[in-house]
Order: sequence, then C-alpha cells, then structure tokens
Amino acid sequence: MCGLVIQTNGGRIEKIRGDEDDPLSRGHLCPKAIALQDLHHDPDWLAGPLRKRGHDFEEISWDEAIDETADRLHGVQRAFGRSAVAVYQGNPVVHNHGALIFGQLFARTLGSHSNFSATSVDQLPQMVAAFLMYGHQLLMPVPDVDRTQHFLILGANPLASNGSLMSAPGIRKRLMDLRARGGRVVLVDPRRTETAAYADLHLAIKPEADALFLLALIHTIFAEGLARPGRLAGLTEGIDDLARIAKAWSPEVVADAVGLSPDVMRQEAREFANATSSVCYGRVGISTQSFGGLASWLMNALNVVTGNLDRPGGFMFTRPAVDVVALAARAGIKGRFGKYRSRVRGVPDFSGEWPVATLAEEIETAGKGQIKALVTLGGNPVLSTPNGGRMERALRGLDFMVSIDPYLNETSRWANLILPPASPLTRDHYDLVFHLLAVRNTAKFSPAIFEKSTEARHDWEILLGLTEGLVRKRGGDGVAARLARRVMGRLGPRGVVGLLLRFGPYGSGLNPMGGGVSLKRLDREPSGVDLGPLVACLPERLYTENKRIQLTPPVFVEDLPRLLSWMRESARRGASLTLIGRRELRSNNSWMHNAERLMKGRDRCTLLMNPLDAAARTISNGQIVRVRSRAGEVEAPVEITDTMRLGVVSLPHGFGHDRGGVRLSVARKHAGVSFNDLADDQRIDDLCGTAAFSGTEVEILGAF
Ligand SMILES: Nc1nc2c(c(=O)[nH]1)N[C@H]1C(S)=C(S)[C@@H](COP(=O)(O)OP(=O)(O)OC[C@H]3O[C@@H](n4cnc5c(=O)[nH]c(N)nc54)[C@H](O)[C@@H]3O)O[C@H]1N2
Ligand SMILES: Nc1nc2c(c(=O)[nH]1)N[C@H]1C(S)=C(S)[C@@H](COP(=O)(O)OP(=O)(O)OC[C@H]3O[C@@H](n4cnc5c(=O)[nH]c(N)nc54)[C@H](O)[C@@H]3O)O[C@H]1N2
Ligand SMILES: [Mo]
Repeated sequence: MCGLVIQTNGGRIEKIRGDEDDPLSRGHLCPKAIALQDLHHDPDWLAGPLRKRGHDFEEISWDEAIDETADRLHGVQRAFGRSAVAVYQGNPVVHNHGALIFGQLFARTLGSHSNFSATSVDQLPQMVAAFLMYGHQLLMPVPDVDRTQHFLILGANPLASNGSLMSAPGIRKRLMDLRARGGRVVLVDPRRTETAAYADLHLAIKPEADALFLLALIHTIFAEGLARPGRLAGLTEGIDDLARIAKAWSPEVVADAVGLSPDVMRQEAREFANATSSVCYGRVGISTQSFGGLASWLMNALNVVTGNLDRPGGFMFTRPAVDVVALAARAGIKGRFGKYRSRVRGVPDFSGEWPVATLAEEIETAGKGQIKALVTLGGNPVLSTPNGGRMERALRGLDFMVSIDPYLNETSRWANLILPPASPLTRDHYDLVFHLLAVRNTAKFSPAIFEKSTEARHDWEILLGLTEGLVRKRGGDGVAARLARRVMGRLGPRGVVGLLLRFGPYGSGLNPMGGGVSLKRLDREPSGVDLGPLVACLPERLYTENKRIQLTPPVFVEDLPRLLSWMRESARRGASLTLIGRRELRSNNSWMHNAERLMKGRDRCTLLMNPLDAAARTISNGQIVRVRSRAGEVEAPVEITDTMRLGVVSLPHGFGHDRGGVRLSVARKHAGVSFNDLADDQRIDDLCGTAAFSGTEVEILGAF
C-alpha cells in the first residue's frame, strides 16, 4: 500500500523511494519495498513452467503445462467427484487483483467444495464477528487512528506489520501524532514489542486470555455506569443481554488467568470509556488462538457499548472506490457460518470454505469425499499452516498437485507442475482488498514498470488458461459462461477494475461523460486520489436483516462455557512454556527470504525467552536449544530478553528453508526453523476452526 517512486534505467531498477504525494503513505516505505528489486532480478524466480520428473523438475512449454494440468484435474474430478480437487489460496492473492479476480473464475469453474485459504490461519474469527454482528463478512471496522484519543491495541504489532485490517503505512508517525495531541496508546501483548516503544502503557497479558480481559473491561463499564452507546443504542440489539452476561466476569474473577491485576483492568476500562474518543483494535494475536472468535466479538462489543463504533476517532467503516462489500452482497456473498461440517473432524465451514487445519486429514483419510488433488495459488501451507510435517506427508500422498507460484519452495516442491507468474513489477496494481481496510479513503492505480517477456505469463493469464483448458476437457459449456470468459479475458484485470471503479461509489456510472474516480483519472494522478477521512455510515451500511447491530449473537454466547472451563483449568496448568509467534519488519510471511537486502544482518529466527526462564533451564544467550511440542521438534538459537513475559517464548513463522529440493539460494543460507513444525493441527478455535498458534505448549529438551 505504500506509494513508491521507482527509477529505472533500461531493464534495471536504479532507485526505489517513498512517494511523498501518496495520500495514504505520505512518503513512507518499509524495507520490503526496497527489496522489490531483489525479487524482480531474482534468478530463482522461475522463468517458465516446471514438471516433476523423478526427483527433479524439467522445463516444459506453457501450452503443454496448461493442457496437462487441465487434463489431470479433469481426470481426478471425473473419477472421484468435483470436490476431490482442493484449492488453497494464499495471502499474496489478496494483494494481486489479477489473481483475485481470475482465481474466482477458476474456482467457480472447478466447482469443488474443497476450498481452503490463509483466512483460517489469519482473520477468520474477525470475519465471523463482522458477519454475525454487522451482517457482512467483509464489514470489518478499521481504527480511526488519525483522530482517536485512546488507542487500545491487542495482539498486533503494527510497527513491524504496518497494520493489518488497518492499512496504515507510516504507523510510527501516526502513533507519535496521536500522543502529541494528548491521546493515549495502550498495548496488550505477552511480548513488549517494537510497538510498545510508542505506547504509554504495555500490559503483558498471558497468551489466549484476551476474551477474558475484554469481558473484565465490559464488566467494569456496565458495573460503573460507564456504558454510553449514544446514538448506537437505537441501532443495537442486545445491550442489556451483554450487561447481564458480563456480570459474571469481574476483573477479580479473571485476573489470575489473564495475568494482570484487577486494578489495571479496571483502570483501563475507565480510561477507555471516558476518553473523548477511543478504539479497541486486535489482530493476529487475538485471531490465531483458541478464543479468537470470542475475542473478536468482544473487541467489537467494547467499541459499541462505549459509543465508539462508527464515529470519528473510533472503529469506523471505510468507503473504498471499489466497494467490495457491496459487490459481494450483490453477488449474494455476505457470509454463511456453519452450514456444513467437515468430513473428518466435523468443524464448521465459513462461506463455503474449510479451515486449513483440516486439509491434511482430509487428504489422508480414505473414503467418500477424500481429497485426491490440490491446487495451490500463491500459498505455502507447508510453512504457514499448523503441523507442516504432517502437511508434507499429506501432499506426498496426493494423486496430483499443481502450484501457481514463482518459486520452487517448501510447498511447490511436492507439486507435479509449477506454473510461475511473471515478476510483480511487470503487472499493474490496484488494491481491491486493502483500500477496504485502510485508515483513510484513497484510490490509486499503479501501472506496470516493465514489460514482461513474451514467454512469461501473469497469474490471471495462467488462471484463465486453466479455466479454459478445464472447460475444453469437459467438452465445453454454456454460451453465457463462454461469453463471460471471453469478455473478462478481453478486459483483463485492468479493464475489470475500470468497470468496478465506474460503477463504484465515486464513479460516473452510466453517465457517458465519465468523471468521478475513473481509471483515466487514476492514470492522470498516479500518486493516488484522496477521498478523505473515514465517515460515519450506520445504519445504512449494515447488512443484518433488521438493519441493527447484533451485540450478542448466540454463536458467541454459547461458546462462553468453553472459556470458563479454560479459565478454571488455567490455574492448574503446569510449568511448561507457551509459544507465541511474531513478525519481523524485514520479512513477509514465508516467501521474501530470498531477497539479499532483507536477509542481511543478524539471524532473526530466534526463540525469545525471559531471563528467568533461561536461568531456570541454565540456558545462555545464543545457545541452540531443542524445542518440542506435541506436533514436532525444532532446534533454534535462544535470545534472552526481558521483553518476554515469564513462561512465554516467541518464534517467528515462515522460516525453515533447509528442506531438501528447495530452490531458494539466499533463503537457504538463512534457513531458520518453522514455527509450524511445532504448531499442532489439532489446536483450533473450536468456534470457527482457526488455527490456534498462540499458546502452543512446548518444552525445552536440551541446549547445545
Ligand atoms: N505460526 C504461524 N503461522 C502463520 C502465521 C503466524 O502468525 N504464525 N500467520 C498466518 C498468516 S496471517 C498468513 S496471511 C499466512 C500466509 O500463508 P500463505 O499465504 O500460505 O504463505 P505466504 O508465505 O504468504 O506464501 C505465499 C506463497 O505465494 C507465493 N507468491 C508470492 N507472490 C506471488 C504472486 O504474485 N503470485 C503467485 N501465484 N504466488 C506468489 C510465494 O512464493 C509463496 O509460496 O500464514 C499464516 N501462518
Ligand atoms: N514486515 C512484515 N509485515 C507484515 C507481515 C510480515 O510477515 N512481515 N505479514 C502481514 C500479514 S499476512 C499480516 S496478517 C499482518 C499481521 O499484523 P499484526 O497482527 O500487527 O502482526 P503480528 O506481528 O503477527 O502481531 C501479533 C502480536 O500478537 C502478539 N500475541 C501473540 N499471542 C497473543 C495473545 O494470545 N494475546 C495477545 N494480546 N497478543 C498475542 C504477538 O506477540 C505479536 O506481537 O502483518 C502483515 N505485515
Ligand atoms: Mo496474514
């Protein structure tokens, strides 16, 4: 989302800097932007399709690769049913409008019910909350960080991540401005992170206790008469029910399990309720844990009961130039929770998608409905989903696998075919998803910097080719579908975005004179167009049937007994360590470790440990330790630091590049180990199936 100015000379990049004229990023850029040049010139970025041959891969032509893939997918579907082919879509897809639009087309044509994505190792609980409370899975409010006076952050490290479900380039400056205008930042995280340096108060909570913490805040707010929903009162159902529920969860009751004193929680409740504006925001730390659904619900509820939803300085909805919320609703996709249960473990689906923590077992378990083939699109599940070891074994047992991915990496090495897209700098860019989640309404279209070589293909071209190939193998399809594909192919991603802008909230619609926010205008103003700060939009924006906010959806209320048992057991839990994850500024999930510029300097894949935990195990700084969980074992160097809460250790995810057969020459030199070799595929939030990374129990077997 950062606006970049890229200076080129012939086919080379000379310089990359932040674009001061970008209305969202205002000149900010992070190390990943500079590393774009490493990606663009990376010799490991595959130039063309590869086909597995024995233990190695051979280069083949695009025509052959597309035809063979279509043929194999068709064969599996004919023999075992359409859902025998699963699709896993990874994170880069949502940053790539071509892959996003044409990935939908491909998936719809494939017609399988076996859909998986990185959503269920990420923001799924927050989508469930948006759906159940506001009536639409994409209606996720964003903290109005530029105007708030009290920013309560749970389980997020925006200084490293740049914000998430809060696109906020240059967050450091935004937090400094917040405090300079007399506002307050409170951070709740078991680790004193980089973000803590910009907070007034850091509260080192125990992992997975966020729902309890939020209940204690809501309890206090009702008990002390601080609930002031204001105008939201008339738009909300269930305020009294919530007050009744919260009665049982006083700060005293939850304190031990949360690991914070009742006074601290009570104080924060008062300050949050009394500030002129406040917002509670939580991210990966409250999503990928056993109570992610409950925490996401309560985070929203706290904002509602204090009147901070949908008001400046609070938790607000965006109005992007391509309104994907309205588009999805028009297509009938607002969300659907738990219509089906998964075959093996019986976990609920969400909007036709299964939690990826169930993918390996669905591949391994024989019987009707077994998954026999897999398509990965911009995803690396071996490193990014729980129990990577089991995932690898499962992938090996597939009849067929294809990876649409630029690299021969930990996942794609198990594929029969790898179909690599051209470099990101050879394609246009429009943020269909992240404008929706940005702290300011802006629109920007970035043209491709370089022309791609004639042999190379973009993701969308690969996906369109596969779609057409599949239809051919099936012996054709209807006129309407054929026409739709023809039109989309002609338009390409740029043309589709142009149409979406035209018929979006700032577009000219059917007016033949054009105007408003159009592709033409964005071409003329390449730094982007400022559409202003976030504006209040309730109740119009709500998609619930009665146009009211649902404050106590039964799905959440019925999950409270599980939280209660966990709280009671927490006192009895042993002296083992609990593991949490972290993100590094110079890293991007599992796939940017092949960029020299990012990998320079110290080893970042270290196990952070409190000095007392280290002393108790006679471990010294830098020592390699063997860590074991129920799912597996890894060896990692320890970094002793008092930034960690006692009893909690932290390891980043996305490393572990020393697996055989991987073609990542730089990443291999900084291989690290994979968090997800320790994460347990059986540990999920029972409410929605999201992987529970936080709170993974580990023991240290020895130091070397
Ligand atoms: N333990 C632990 N696990 C986690 C997390 C955590 O915090 N802790 N975080 C989770 C989160 S939030 C996420 S989003 C997931 C991410 O999970 P994934 O999306 O599965 O993983 P990524 O590392 O983003 O891998 C993306 C893949 O896309 C490829 N790729 C990159 N650019 C392109 C492109 O333009 N086109 C195509 N076709 N492919 C491309 C890369 O080579 C790589 O193989 O990981 C999750 N896993
Ligand atoms: N540089 C960089 N930027 C990124 C990424 C990257 O890999 N590198 N990944 C991108 C992606 S895909 C995403 S989803 C976003 C994520 O963005 P963020 O969520 O802001 O980033 P994380 O660093 O995962 O922050 C999670 C925090 O939760 C804390 N935590 C862990 N368990 C718990 C818990 O039980 N309770 C509480 N309260 N806190 C807990 C961790 O210590 C950590 O500081 O970042 C995006 N931006
Ligand atoms: Mo993510």
